Amino acid sequence: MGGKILAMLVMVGLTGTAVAQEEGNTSQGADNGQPFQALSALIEENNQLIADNAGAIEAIAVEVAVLAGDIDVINQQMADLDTRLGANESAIANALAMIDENSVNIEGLESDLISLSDDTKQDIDSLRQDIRLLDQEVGSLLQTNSGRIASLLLALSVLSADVQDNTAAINPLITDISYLMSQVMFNTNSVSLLNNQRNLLVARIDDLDFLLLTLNDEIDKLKVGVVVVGGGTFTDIGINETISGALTIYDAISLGHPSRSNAYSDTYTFELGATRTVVIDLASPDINSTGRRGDPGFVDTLLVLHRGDCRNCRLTYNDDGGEGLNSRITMALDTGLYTIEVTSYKDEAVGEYQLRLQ
Ligand SMILES: [Ca+2]
Ligand SMILES: [Ca+2]
Repeated sequence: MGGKILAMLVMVGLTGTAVAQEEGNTSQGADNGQPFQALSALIEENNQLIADNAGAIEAIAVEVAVLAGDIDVINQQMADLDTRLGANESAIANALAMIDENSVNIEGLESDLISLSDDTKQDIDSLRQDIRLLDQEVGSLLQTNSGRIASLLLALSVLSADVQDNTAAINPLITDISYLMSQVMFNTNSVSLLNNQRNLLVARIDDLDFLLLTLNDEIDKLKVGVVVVGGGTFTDIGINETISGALTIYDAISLGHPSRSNAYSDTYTFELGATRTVVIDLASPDINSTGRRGDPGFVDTLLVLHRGDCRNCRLTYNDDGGEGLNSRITMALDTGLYTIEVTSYKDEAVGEYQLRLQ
C-alpha cells in the first residue's frame, strides 16, 4: 500500500513538471535570446503553479492520511487473522494428519476387499469344480446302475399293483375292525357302569350290615329294658359262699342307686335265721391297673344291699370300701330276707366279678 501512495505522489509531481515544461516551451518560443530570463520566468511560473495547486496538494495529503488510517485498520485485521490462523494451526495440522492416516486405512481396506473378493471367487470356482465332479459321479452311478434301477422300478410297479389289489380286500376288514372296536368300547363302558353299580351295591350292603349290627344291639338293649328292668332274676347265695359272675348287656338295669341311669346289675338273695354281722365283698379283675374310668374293661364295682327280695328297697350301699375300687359292706342285720345287688359305679360297664358273703 505504501508503494501505491508513493506512485500517486510521483505522478502528481510529473504532471506538474509536464505542465511547467509545456509552458516553458511556449516562453522559449517567445523569448529566444534570453535563456536565463526565460528559465527564471519558468521557475517562477512553476512556483506559481505550485502555489496555485497548494490547496489541492493539501487535500491529497489529507486523503493520504485517511488512507493510511484505513491501511492501519486493514493491517490490524490481517494481524488478527494471522493470530487466529496460528491458534488453529495445530488443529488444522491434526486434521490433515488424520486425513493422511485415514487415507492409509482406506487403502488397507480397499486392499482387504480386493483380497476377499479374490478369495470368494476362488471358493466359488472350487465349489463349481466340486459340483462338476459330483455331476460326473452321479452320471457315472446312473449309468452303472441303470439296469438295477430299471428292475427296481419294475418291481415297484408290480408292488403298486399288489397294493391296489389288497387294498380292495383290506377295506372291508378295516370296516369290520372298526365295528368290533366300537363294540369293545360299548361293552367296556357297560362293564364300567356295571362295576360302578356293583361297588355302590357293595357299599350299600356294608352300610346295611352296619345298620343291622346297630339294630341288633338296640334290640338286645330294648329286650333287656323290657324284660329285665325292675325285674331280673334272684340267685341264692349262702354264708361263706363265693360266686363268680359277670355284668353283661343282657343284665337288668340297676335301680339301686339313683345317680346312674343305665348300669347293669345282678341280684343275689340270702336269708338270716338269727341276727348277725355280715361282710359282703365285691371285686372285679376287670378293674385295670390305673383304675381310670373310660379305659377298656373298666368295672368300678358298686355294691347295694336291699331288704327282702326287692331290687329297689335299699338299706345301704358301698363304692370303694374294698381294695382299690372294689366294694365292701359290713353290717349287723336282723333275721330276714336280704338282696345283694352287684352293679357298677359307671353306666354300661361290663366285665367279670367275684362276690363273697361272710
Ligand atoms: Ca350277670
Ligand atoms: Ca367301686
